[in-house]
Amino acid sequence: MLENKKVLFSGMQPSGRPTLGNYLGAFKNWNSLQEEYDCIYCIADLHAITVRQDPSMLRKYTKELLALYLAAGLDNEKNTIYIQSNVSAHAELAWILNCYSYMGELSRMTQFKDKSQKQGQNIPTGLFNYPVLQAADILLYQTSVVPVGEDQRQHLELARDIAIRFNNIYGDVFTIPEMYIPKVGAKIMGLQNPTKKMSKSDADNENNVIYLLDDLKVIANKIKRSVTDSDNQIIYSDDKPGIKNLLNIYCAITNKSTEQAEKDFNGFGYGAFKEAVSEVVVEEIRPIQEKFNTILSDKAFLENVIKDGAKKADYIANKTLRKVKKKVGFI
Ligand code: ATP
Ligand code: LTN
Repeated sequence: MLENKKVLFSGMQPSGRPTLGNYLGAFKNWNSLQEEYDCIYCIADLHAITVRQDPSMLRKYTKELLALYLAAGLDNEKNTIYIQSNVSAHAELAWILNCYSYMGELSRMTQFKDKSQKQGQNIPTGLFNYPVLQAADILLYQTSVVPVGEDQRQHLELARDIAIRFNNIYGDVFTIPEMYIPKVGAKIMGLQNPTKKMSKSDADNENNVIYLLDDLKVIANKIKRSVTDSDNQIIYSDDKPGIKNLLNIYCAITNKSTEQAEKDFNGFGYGAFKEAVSEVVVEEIRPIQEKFNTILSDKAFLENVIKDGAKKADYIANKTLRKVKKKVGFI
């Protein structure tokens, strides 16, 4: 680890099959920021169990997510890649920070409101405390920057508030993290319901979500069948959520501005436009899938990455945890 680089931290839950939204909102930027920062990427399995998970599926998704991190280009030699539950400091700091966060601020979290609605009468308290664990993740590593999608903005603000509150009482214990939200691709919407975010735990409609490990032909078909409108004009507008979403996907992959994309597609019908979008998506995902399959089948390599990552993360995290324990008065 180079001492002079600032720390970048991010994570993803192994709560299902990763989506194009996860890729464009998170992975892709993690990748492009790798050289500039000292990067730590976590697989947030402690977060995943805030809603019920089948143990064998959780294990499967955890390994797949690790292989996908690597296939998407994250370098396990240069960076720290690890599984959250392998580092006990996360659970310990989360408990401590629970004593420095307020019911009021946690009640305002929109993700909690959305997810708790699906839980019926018995809402797990872990779902309520979820953002405190996320704050612990970030603060343990003295993180400067956290690249995430738009849906995480509120959680990041809370992590900052908790850090500032703690530092105000005990001195400079935590680095105050900044968030990094990409200009394009931070909120990819569902293909069938383009007014709601594409989400990996949305199992209701297969065609609404592009999974990164979907067969490439299936991906092209899902894009072709995506919901648009009937005026056949390719314009980037809130009145045309389906077309706007496809333009966002196209621009996030090609790095073009939306104005440029509108010009490129001037005179195109929706059929030809969808064809062009599916082509860039498929070509972006193809090499990732190829690497993914090779990496996933190399069990010994993955085990080494897991062990190595846990050791590196544990060392850094415990430095901060020791400091925190001392500050609050633990012997
Ligand atoms: P879940 O449905 O289980 O809550 P999720 O698909 O929302 O999962 P997370 O693991 O919570 O995914 O998020 C991982 C990262 O992907 C976060 O940085 C999040 O902001 C980003 N992300 C998730 N969905 C989208 C999306 N539709 N568009 C852009 N970024 C997204
Ligand atoms: N809650 C995050 C995943 C996550 C995370 C983090 C992101 C867990 N810990 C720390 C950034 C920093 C989500 O994206 N749903």
